[in-house]
Amino acid sequence: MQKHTALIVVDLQPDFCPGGALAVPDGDSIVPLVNELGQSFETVVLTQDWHPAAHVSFAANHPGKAPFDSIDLPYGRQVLWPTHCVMDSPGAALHPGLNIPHASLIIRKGSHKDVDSYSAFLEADRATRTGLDGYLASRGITDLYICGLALDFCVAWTAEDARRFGFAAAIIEDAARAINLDGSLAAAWTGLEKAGVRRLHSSDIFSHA
Ligand code: VGL
Ligand code: ZN
Repeated sequence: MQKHTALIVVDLQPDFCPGGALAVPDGDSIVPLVNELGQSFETVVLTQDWHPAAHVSFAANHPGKAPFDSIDLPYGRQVLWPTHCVMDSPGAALHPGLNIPHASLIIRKGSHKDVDSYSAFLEADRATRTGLDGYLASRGITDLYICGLALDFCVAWTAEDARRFGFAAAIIEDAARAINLDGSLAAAWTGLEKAGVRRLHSSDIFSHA
């Protein structure tokens, strides 16, 4: 791909793969394709969901609540998740099969105890930045290709925020997998389309590489 493009690989971590704490169906099946895509991009950014054990998004930290319940927090509605991606735990590592040695930045998100962060750009308070926009802009990147887990949460939020920060954004659909909680996948695609995020297949990348 051209110099002004980057691949963003979202949350390809054991906890989001079968056997993990918040397994995305078939999540690990994208690893070989993601590795192949990585070879088509000079700039690759990886993200890791990275929470303290006391994180506000964990159902276990809200007595009487169960995973997949929702609650209202100062910044809005929050789904409560099973405890996942606790910082420095094996489930929070990068997937051991991920092989993109030239990836130049790893963004860890969700590390503030009281705020979740599906997006790799902006935390759920919609105000705290991770710094990713500045990194990409300072390297002259204008076009983002996004893949990983979960398509309907962290991939979608990252893609929508990419548009918000002025980047062209596309999701590589066959290199992503969804949780699909209560229609979240269909809702995500509606929002993505409205935001001007393109929906691509990996073959579209390889034919231009
Ligand atoms: C994610 C739910 C909670 C994701 C992260 O990576 O999509 N989903 N934390
Ligand atoms: Zn999380």
